[in-house]
Amino acid sequence: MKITAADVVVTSPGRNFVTLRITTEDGLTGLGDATLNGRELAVEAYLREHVAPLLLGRDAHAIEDTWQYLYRGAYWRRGPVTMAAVAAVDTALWDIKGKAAGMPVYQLLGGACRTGALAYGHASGRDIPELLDSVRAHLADGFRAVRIQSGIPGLDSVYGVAASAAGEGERYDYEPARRTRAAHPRPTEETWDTRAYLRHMPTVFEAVRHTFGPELPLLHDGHHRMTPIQAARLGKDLEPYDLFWLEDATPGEDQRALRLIREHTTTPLAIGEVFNSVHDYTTLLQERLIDYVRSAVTHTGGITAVRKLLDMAAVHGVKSGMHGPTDISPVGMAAALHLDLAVHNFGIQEYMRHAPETLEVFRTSYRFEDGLLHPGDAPGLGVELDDEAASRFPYEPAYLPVNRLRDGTVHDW
Ligand code: GCO
Ligand code: MG
Repeated sequence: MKITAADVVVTSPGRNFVTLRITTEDGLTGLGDATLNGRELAVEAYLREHVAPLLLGRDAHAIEDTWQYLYRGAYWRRGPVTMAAVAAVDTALWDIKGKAAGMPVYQLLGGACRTGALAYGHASGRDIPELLDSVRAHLADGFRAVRIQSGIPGLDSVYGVAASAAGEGERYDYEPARRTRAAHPRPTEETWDTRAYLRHMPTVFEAVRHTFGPELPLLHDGHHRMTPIQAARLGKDLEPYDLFWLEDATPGEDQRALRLIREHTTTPLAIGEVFNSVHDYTTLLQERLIDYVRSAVTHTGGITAVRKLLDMAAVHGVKSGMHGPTDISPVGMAAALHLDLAVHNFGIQEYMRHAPETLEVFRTSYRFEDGLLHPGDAPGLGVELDDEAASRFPYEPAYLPVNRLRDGTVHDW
């Protein structure tokens, strides 16, 4: 089954998305997500200029061979741009294979291990009362697990805290990458103070546990901002509140940092949303320095590569906890859900609802019921792209914020 076209669609229905559509000689189409938040056009150009021409005439069924051809064949391996491009091709080919077989992708991956994937939502508040309201709103929406992010006294804006509270509007999920039509767009800048954060977070978890009791799984994202010894302290301070995980406590590129944190705390650790290859995890898995793998299908080479990564994690007793904010498109989210259902070592799935405009462009068949996500049973991934709707939302440049310490030093955001 020959590939006859590979087109890249860039659209901005609420936020920017890059999607690859592969078409075969018998008219089947497959979609792959290639969205790299704030650097979208680099992946678009990589796909359009360097990958699409190589796909024409190839066998759409040869998924593993095409993966190796693009990965090894480029000579320059890994990196977020390359791996998002490879991921989009791989995901689109799984979509096509599912449609050709008349089966949802999770069936091709071995079939369902569970009835649905436990999802966590993003509760947040500028202060503790607003955060507690946000947790209540998530529970009312059906979530059975929540991530807790809070404003910090003395800091104007903090990662993961929604600009408006639950109840003030439809959307209470934070959106850090602000789009702009300015002629020379620049990222916004935030101010950060790790000591203020370390002092405040235990009081936040104390209030949440006190209000909602011991059962509710609570997660927290440190967003790469701590040194290993600061992260070790936070992990210890939060032990009484029994976290499901502490995520991205330190910047991801230093795997040894996790060793130091692990020596000091029993708080479970998750990392990997900025990783793009199994090789970013080798020390972490072999030494069991983490409990959850955060990679997204979109940024880590697609379904083929993430399946291998999760199988390697399983050997070391580590579970999945795939990245799923709104900058993972509905196509990327669907790909994650098929894996979530099919792998034995599933842990949890991050889930932020997409904006209504996004869902006008991407018609999904996945569902969220009683706190669990299910990819649906449509053949392939179960997502279709509406070109007419996509053309109504042209690309707008957007950047993630830059963080600075109080003295102006650039810090990890
Ligand atoms: C998460 C992530 C996101 C990232 C975003 C950057 O845990 O969901 O940290 O919120 O900040 O994906 O584009
Ligand atoms: Mg994160």
